[in-house]
Amino acid sequence: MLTKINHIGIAVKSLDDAIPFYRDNLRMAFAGIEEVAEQKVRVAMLEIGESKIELLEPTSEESPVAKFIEKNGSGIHHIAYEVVDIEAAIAALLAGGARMIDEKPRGGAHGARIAFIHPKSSGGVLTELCQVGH
Ligand code: CMX
Repeated sequence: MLTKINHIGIAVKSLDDAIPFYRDNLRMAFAGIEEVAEQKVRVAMLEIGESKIELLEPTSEESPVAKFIEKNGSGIHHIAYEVVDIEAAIAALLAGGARMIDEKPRGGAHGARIAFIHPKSSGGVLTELCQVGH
C-alpha cells in the first residue's frame, strides 16, 4: 500500500529563519516555496535523496501548524507516506478501524492528493498519505 516516505513535515515559526540551516549547513537541495492556502501554511521543500523535508510556516493563527507550535514549539509535525492509489489506501485504513481526518483526498503542495490519519489512531504521530501528481 505504501511505496516510500515522501516527506517529513517540520513546523517552524519562520521559513526565513529555518531555511539556511537545511540549505547551507545540511546542504540539502532547496526546491522552492509554495503557499497551500487550504492548509494555511507556506511550505519550503528541501530534497534529500529521493525523500524531502517540508518546512511548514503557519500563515494564520487558525492554521493547524500555528496550534501545534503554540503547544509544542517548533519540531517534527508529520510524516508522509507515498501511495499509488489514495482512495484504496483510505478505504483499507477505514476498514481496519483507523480514524481518518480526511475520508476523501484533498489538495496538497505540488499538486499532490493527500489525506491525514488522526494522530490518536497512529500512535501519536500525525500521518499523511500522499499520491503524487504525474
Ligand atoms: N502530531 C501529533 N499529535 C498532534 C499533532 C501533530 N502534528 N497535532 C495535534 N496533535 C494532538 C494534540 O496534541 C492533541 O493531543 P491531546 O488530546 O493528547 O492533547 C490531539 O492531537 C488533538 O489536538 P487538538 O489541538 O485538540 O486538535 P487540533 O484542532 O489542533 O487538531 C489535528 C489536530 C491533527 C486534527 C489537526 O491539526 C489536523 O487536522 N491536521 C491535519 C492537517 C494539517 O496538519 N495540515 C498542515 C500541514 C499541511 C501540509 O503538509 O500541506
